[in-house]
Amino acid sequence: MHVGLEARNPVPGSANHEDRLTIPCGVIDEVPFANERRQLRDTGYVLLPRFGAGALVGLLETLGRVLHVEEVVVDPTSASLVKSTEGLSLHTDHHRAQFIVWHCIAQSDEGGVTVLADGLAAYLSLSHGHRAALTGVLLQEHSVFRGDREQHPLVTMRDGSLRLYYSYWLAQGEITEAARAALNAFEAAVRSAHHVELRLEPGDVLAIDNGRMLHGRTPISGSKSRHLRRYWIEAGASPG
Ligand SMILES: O=C(O)CCC(=O)C(=O)O
Repeated sequence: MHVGLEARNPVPGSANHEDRLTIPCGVIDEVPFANERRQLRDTGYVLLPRFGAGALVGLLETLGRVLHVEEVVVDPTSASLVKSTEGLSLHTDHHRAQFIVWHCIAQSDEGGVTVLADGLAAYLSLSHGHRAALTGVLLQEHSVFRGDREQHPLVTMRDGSLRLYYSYWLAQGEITEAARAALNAFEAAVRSAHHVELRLEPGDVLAIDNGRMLHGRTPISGSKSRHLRRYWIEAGASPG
Protein backbone atom coordinates (compact mmCIF):
# COMPACT_ATOMS: atom_id res chain seq x y z
CA MET A 1 0.00 0.00 0.00
CA HIS A 2 1.03 3.55 -0.61
CA VAL A 3 3.01 5.04 2.25
CA GLY A 4 1.83 8.61 1.78
CA LEU A 5 -1.95 8.47 1.78
CA GLU A 6 -2.32 10.66 4.81
CA ALA A 7 -0.34 13.39 3.09
CA ARG A 8 -2.50 13.72 0.02
CA ASN A 9 -5.12 16.18 1.19
CA PRO A 10 -4.93 19.54 -0.59
CA VAL A 11 -4.45 22.43 1.81
CA PRO A 12 -8.03 23.49 2.61
CA GLY A 13 -9.04 26.95 1.52
CA SER A 14 -5.50 28.06 0.74
CA ALA A 15 -5.54 30.74 -1.95
CA ASN A 16 -1.87 30.06 -2.49
CA HIS A 17 -2.66 26.56 -3.65
CA GLU A 18 -5.24 27.54 -6.26
CA ASP A 19 -3.03 27.27 -9.33
CA ARG A 20 -1.55 24.03 -8.12
CA LEU A 21 -1.68 20.72 -9.82
CA THR A 22 -2.33 18.35 -6.95
CA ILE A 23 -3.03 14.69 -6.44
CA PRO A 24 -6.63 13.79 -5.54
CA CYS A 25 -6.88 12.30 -2.07
CA GLY A 26 -7.99 8.79 -1.26
CA VAL A 27 -6.58 7.06 -4.34
CA ILE A 28 -4.76 3.83 -3.63
CA ASP A 29 -2.04 3.08 -6.14
CA GLU A 30 -1.42 -0.41 -7.46
CA VAL A 31 2.07 0.69 -8.42
CA PRO A 32 3.84 2.92 -5.87
CA PHE A 33 3.48 6.58 -6.78
CA ALA A 34 1.78 5.78 -10.10
CA ASN A 35 -0.34 8.96 -9.95
CA GLU A 36 2.62 11.17 -9.12
CA ARG A 37 4.73 9.66 -11.91
CA ARG A 38 1.87 10.01 -14.37
CA GLN A 39 1.46 13.70 -13.57
CA LEU A 40 5.18 14.22 -13.83
CA ARG A 41 5.22 12.58 -17.23
CA ASP A 42 2.09 14.31 -18.54
CA THR A 43 2.59 17.85 -17.23
CA GLY A 44 6.28 18.01 -16.34
CA TYR A 45 5.68 18.65 -12.65
CA VAL A 46 3.71 17.49 -9.66
CA LEU A 47 3.00 19.29 -6.41
CA LEU A 48 2.37 17.21 -3.30
CA PRO A 49 0.95 19.39 -0.51
CA ARG A 50 1.96 18.41 3.01
CA PHE A 51 3.68 15.24 1.83
CA GLY A 52 4.96 13.04 4.66
CA ALA A 53 8.69 12.44 5.23
CA GLY A 54 8.22 8.69 4.67
CA ALA A 55 6.41 9.35 1.42
CA LEU A 56 9.20 11.67 0.29
CA VAL A 57 11.78 8.92 0.76
CA GLY A 58 9.58 6.52 -1.21
CA LEU A 59 9.07 9.05 -4.00
CA LEU A 60 12.79 9.72 -4.31
CA GLU A 61 13.48 6.00 -4.50
CA THR A 62 10.89 5.42 -7.16
CA LEU A 63 12.19 8.27 -9.33
CA GLY A 64 15.81 7.12 -9.45
CA ARG A 65 19.14 7.77 -7.76
CA VAL A 66 19.75 10.89 -5.70
CA LEU A 67 22.84 12.53 -7.20
CA HIS A 68 23.09 15.62 -5.06
CA VAL A 69 21.30 17.30 -2.15
CA GLU A 70 21.40 21.06 -1.57
CA GLU A 71 19.95 23.26 1.14
CA VAL A 72 18.37 26.21 -0.66
CA VAL A 73 18.49 28.87 2.06
CA VAL A 74 19.46 32.53 2.21
CA ASP A 75 23.11 32.65 3.20
CA PRO A 76 24.80 36.08 2.86
CA THR A 77 28.24 34.42 3.23
CA SER A 78 27.69 32.25 0.15
CA ALA A 79 28.72 33.27 -3.38
CA SER A 80 26.02 31.03 -4.83
CA LEU A 81 23.15 32.80 -6.59
CA VAL A 82 20.75 30.11 -5.33
CA LYS A 83 21.60 31.12 -1.72
CA SER A 84 21.10 34.83 -2.35
CA THR A 85 17.84 36.74 -1.92
CA GLU A 86 17.72 37.45 -5.65
CA GLY A 87 14.95 36.37 -7.95
CA LEU A 88 16.09 33.73 -10.44
CA SER A 89 14.95 33.75 -14.03
CA LEU A 90 13.78 30.56 -15.67
CA HIS A 91 16.47 27.92 -16.16
CA THR A 92 17.23 24.23 -15.79
CA ASP A 93 19.72 22.70 -13.35
CA HIS A 94 22.58 20.32 -14.10
CA HIS A 95 21.88 18.14 -17.14
CA ARG A 96 22.43 14.94 -15.15
CA ALA A 97 19.46 15.73 -12.94
CA GLN A 98 16.51 14.22 -14.79
CA PHE A 99 14.23 15.24 -11.96
CA ILE A 100 14.45 17.91 -9.29
CA VAL A 101 12.52 17.48 -6.07
CA TRP A 102 12.21 20.33 -3.56
CA HIS A 103 10.97 19.70 -0.04
CA CYS A 104 9.83 22.94 1.58
CA ILE A 105 10.95 23.12 5.20
CA ALA A 106 10.24 26.82 5.80
CA GLN A 107 8.92 29.71 3.73
CA SER A 108 9.72 33.39 3.96
CA ASP A 109 6.80 35.64 4.81
CA GLU A 110 7.36 37.59 1.57
CA GLY A 111 8.57 36.58 -1.89
CA GLY A 112 10.31 33.33 -2.80
CA VAL A 113 7.49 32.23 -5.10
CA THR A 114 8.48 29.33 -7.34
CA VAL A 115 7.88 29.87 -11.06
CA LEU A 116 7.69 27.08 -13.67
CA ALA A 117 7.30 27.09 -17.45
CA ASP A 118 7.29 24.29 -20.00
CA GLY A 119 10.56 24.93 -21.83
CA LEU A 120 10.21 21.95 -24.10
CA ALA A 121 6.81 23.13 -25.31
CA ALA A 122 8.36 26.57 -25.97
CA TYR A 123 11.16 24.91 -27.96
CA LEU A 124 8.68 22.80 -29.95
CA SER A 125 6.63 25.91 -30.79
CA LEU A 126 9.59 27.34 -32.74
CA SER A 127 10.03 27.11 -36.50
CA HIS A 128 11.95 24.15 -37.90
CA GLY A 129 14.81 26.52 -38.78
CA HIS A 130 15.10 27.93 -35.27
CA ARG A 131 14.98 24.46 -33.73
CA ALA A 132 17.73 23.28 -36.06
CA ALA A 133 19.88 26.33 -35.22
CA LEU A 134 19.52 25.68 -31.48
CA THR A 135 20.94 22.17 -31.72
CA GLY A 136 24.42 23.66 -32.12
CA VAL A 137 24.21 26.00 -29.10
CA LEU A 138 26.39 25.14 -26.10
CA LEU A 139 25.69 26.67 -22.70
CA GLN A 140 27.93 26.89 -19.67
CA GLU A 141 27.47 24.46 -16.85
CA HIS A 142 28.95 24.51 -13.35
CA SER A 143 31.33 21.65 -12.81
CA VAL A 144 29.74 19.59 -10.04
CA PHE A 145 30.57 15.97 -10.82
CA ARG A 146 33.81 14.32 -11.91
CA GLY A 147 34.04 14.42 -15.69
CA ASP A 148 31.83 17.50 -16.07
CA ARG A 149 32.83 19.45 -19.19
CA GLU A 150 31.64 22.89 -18.07
CA GLN A 151 29.36 23.16 -21.07
CA HIS A 152 26.34 21.31 -22.39
CA PRO A 153 24.15 21.56 -25.51
CA LEU A 154 20.87 23.38 -25.11
CA VAL A 155 19.04 20.50 -26.77
CA THR A 156 19.93 16.80 -26.65
CA MET A 157 18.16 13.55 -27.41
CA ARG A 158 18.26 11.02 -24.58
CA ASP A 159 16.60 7.60 -24.84
CA GLY A 160 14.51 8.86 -27.73
CA SER A 161 13.31 11.96 -25.86
CA LEU A 162 14.30 15.59 -26.36
CA ARG A 163 15.85 17.19 -23.30
CA LEU A 164 16.60 20.83 -22.64
CA TYR A 165 19.50 22.31 -20.77
CA TYR A 166 19.10 26.05 -20.22
CA SER A 167 21.61 27.95 -18.12
CA TYR A 168 22.14 31.68 -18.15
CA TRP A 169 25.41 31.77 -20.06
CA LEU A 170 26.60 30.88 -23.54
CA ALA A 171 29.66 28.64 -23.58
CA GLN A 172 30.97 29.94 -26.89
CA GLY A 173 32.28 33.48 -27.27
CA GLU A 174 30.63 33.85 -30.66
CA ILE A 175 27.62 32.17 -32.14
CA THR A 176 26.21 32.35 -35.64
CA GLU A 177 23.55 34.88 -36.54
CA ALA A 178 21.10 32.04 -37.08
CA ALA A 179 21.79 30.65 -33.58
CA ARG A 180 21.44 34.10 -32.01
CA ALA A 181 18.08 34.64 -33.76
CA ALA A 182 16.94 31.18 -32.64
CA LEU A 183 17.96 31.87 -29.03
CA ASN A 184 16.05 35.15 -29.10
CA ALA A 185 13.00 33.34 -30.47
CA PHE A 186 13.29 30.69 -27.73
CA GLU A 187 13.56 33.34 -25.02
CA ALA A 188 10.47 35.10 -26.41
CA ALA A 189 8.55 31.79 -26.48
CA VAL A 190 9.52 31.13 -22.85
CA ARG A 191 8.44 34.65 -21.85
CA SER A 192 5.03 34.25 -23.43
CA ALA A 193 4.50 30.67 -22.17
CA HIS A 194 2.13 29.99 -19.27
CA HIS A 195 4.03 30.54 -16.02
CA VAL A 196 2.87 28.47 -13.06
CA GLU A 197 3.45 30.29 -9.76
CA LEU A 198 3.58 28.23 -6.60
CA ARG A 199 4.17 29.45 -3.11
CA LEU A 200 5.52 26.35 -1.41
CA GLU A 201 4.48 25.89 2.21
CA PRO A 202 6.27 23.85 4.86
CA GLY A 203 5.79 20.15 4.16
CA ASP A 204 5.06 20.62 0.46
CA VAL A 205 7.04 18.64 -2.09
CA LEU A 206 7.44 19.76 -5.70
CA ALA A 207 8.93 17.45 -8.34
CA ILE A 208 9.75 18.56 -11.88
CA ASP A 209 11.19 17.01 -15.01
CA ASN A 210 14.40 19.04 -15.31
CA GLY A 211 14.82 18.29 -19.03
CA ARG A 212 11.46 19.83 -19.78
CA MET A 213 10.34 22.37 -17.16
CA LEU A 214 12.26 25.59 -16.54
CA HIS A 215 12.19 26.89 -12.97
CA GLY A 216 12.91 30.17 -11.25
CA ARG A 217 11.73 32.19 -8.26
CA THR A 218 10.77 35.71 -7.26
CA PRO A 219 13.14 37.67 -4.94
CA ILE A 220 13.11 36.56 -1.30
CA SER A 221 12.21 39.34 1.15
CA GLY A 222 10.56 39.74 4.55
CA SER A 223 11.81 37.25 7.14
CA LYS A 224 13.98 35.51 4.50
CA SER A 225 13.59 32.33 6.53
CA ARG A 226 12.94 30.26 3.43
CA HIS A 227 14.41 26.75 3.38
CA LEU A 228 13.97 24.26 0.55
CA ARG A 229 15.86 20.99 0.46
CA ARG A 230 16.66 20.20 -3.15
CA TYR A 231 17.32 16.73 -4.55
CA TRP A 232 18.79 16.11 -8.01
CA ILE A 233 17.75 12.71 -9.29
CA GLU A 234 19.25 10.69 -12.07
CA ALA A 235 16.56 8.44 -13.44
CA GLY A 236 17.01 4.92 -14.60
CA ALA A 237 13.71 4.85 -16.43
CA SER A 238 11.02 7.20 -17.65
CA PRO A 239 8.54 8.51 -15.04
CA GLY A 240 5.71 6.65 -16.75
O1 LIG B 1 14.87 28.94 -4.70
C1 LIG B 1 14.22 28.33 -5.52
O2 LIG B 1 13.00 28.26 -5.51
C2 LIG B 1 14.90 27.58 -6.64
C3 LIG B 1 16.35 27.76 -6.61
C4 LIG B 1 16.98 27.06 -7.78
O3 LIG B 1 17.06 27.58 -8.85
C5 LIG B 1 17.40 25.68 -7.60
O4 LIG B 1 17.17 25.09 -6.53
O5 LIG B 1 17.96 25.14 -8.56
